[in-house]
Amino acid sequence: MKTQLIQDAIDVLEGNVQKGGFTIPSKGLYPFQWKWDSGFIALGFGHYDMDKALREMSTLLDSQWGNGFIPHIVFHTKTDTYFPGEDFHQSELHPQSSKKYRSTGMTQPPVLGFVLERLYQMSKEKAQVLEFIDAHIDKVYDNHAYFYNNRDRDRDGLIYIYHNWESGTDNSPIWDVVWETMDPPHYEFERKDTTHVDASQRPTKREYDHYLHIIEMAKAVNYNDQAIAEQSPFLVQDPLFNAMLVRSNEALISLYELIGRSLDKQEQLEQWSQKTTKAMNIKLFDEALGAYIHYDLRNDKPIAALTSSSFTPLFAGVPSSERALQMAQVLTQRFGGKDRYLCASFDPEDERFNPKKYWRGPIWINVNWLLYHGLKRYGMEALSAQVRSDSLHLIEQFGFYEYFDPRKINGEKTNAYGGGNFSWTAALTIDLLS
Ligand code: 9YW
Repeated sequence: MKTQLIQDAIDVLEGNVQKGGFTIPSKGLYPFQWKWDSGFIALGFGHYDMDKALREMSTLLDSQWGNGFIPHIVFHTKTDTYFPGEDFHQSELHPQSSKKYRSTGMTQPPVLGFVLERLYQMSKEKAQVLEFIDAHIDKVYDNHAYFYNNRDRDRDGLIYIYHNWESGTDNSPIWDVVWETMDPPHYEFERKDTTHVDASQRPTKREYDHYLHIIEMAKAVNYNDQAIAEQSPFLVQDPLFNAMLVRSNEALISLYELIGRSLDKQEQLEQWSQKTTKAMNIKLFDEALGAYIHYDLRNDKPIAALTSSSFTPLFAGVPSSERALQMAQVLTQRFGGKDRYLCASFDPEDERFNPKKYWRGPIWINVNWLLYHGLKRYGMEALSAQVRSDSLHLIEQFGFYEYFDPRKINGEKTNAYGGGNFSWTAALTIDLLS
């Protein structure tokens, strides 16, 4: 039997479906198709309309470039309600970019492998999903090959991102140290996001100057990966991004086994995973902080601060069980406690923590979903159940928002921010309740 919350979530998702077979993250604020959003959105559809889930995946995969790259935004529709749009990004500068769709020249965390696996697991018509997987899995594999061939600068298995928008955690305080090394021009442009959402909940104008400056640099070299690796002032190894890759590698191996082919690809995926896992454990684990951190590859130094991304390697089985216990303790003591819901996007004990501002503190449901499954993977039932119930509680209280205040103020008077009727919040509610 469907609960009211599931029905409400379905209504939100259906309201965000567009002609062209893709789903926008939120009306007004985000009018195109975003890469990792589409993955999470497909998981919601999969529970009640598998055709729509598969269509969401195929529309996104259809935007793939000749070199295996999958962009972070696909500009299916013409609209000037979002900045920076297609004319700013100019994906056609790259010789292998899609001839069918204009897009950005950046990517987002590689979630598609494990999304395909989960769609198969939840499906009632296994043959239909398997057929889809057989027809599309090589595109996801090619996307992973793109990362290992073009984004592993030191050949140690750690993939870099060259822009904060590639991390999915846009204005995290993590990037502040990178901004300090840059001094971009003060660009003239018209922000659109702040016409949809209160400016206090969004990145600053100066942060946008930094974001645009990196894109200008990438455009000047026609989005050539090697030149970007040499020139970008932003070059970071991100624990969430690499964890998603490891988990998706693992999923692709089991899916290739299931369809019974491509042993060579299975072996390659296994080698990639082992390499990335090892490197994450050597280079990205911070013993003193007790979790994974980001590494500033451009300036060759670790960025010693905790974010919700710090715990996502649990989702990929990256930490040893001892480390996982240590991480669970940090999560409970530093991010949790009786005064907070799990899990703030930035360390609540750091002075830069801001409970209302985007990725500088608020809770995001997609990361909570990763943590819920990650903790479960290590048998930490109570803590994973808490992440799940905190998420559902916030959604029930405030609706399907983009992000939520982690503070428990006077009992219930906490708040929800950003875009409303947000697709992945709705989609993952359906998944958490199913
Ligand atoms: C932007 C769509 C995207 C997410 C990102 C999130 C936000 C958009 O919204 O970025 O304009 O900066 O940070 O993770 O994919 O929901």
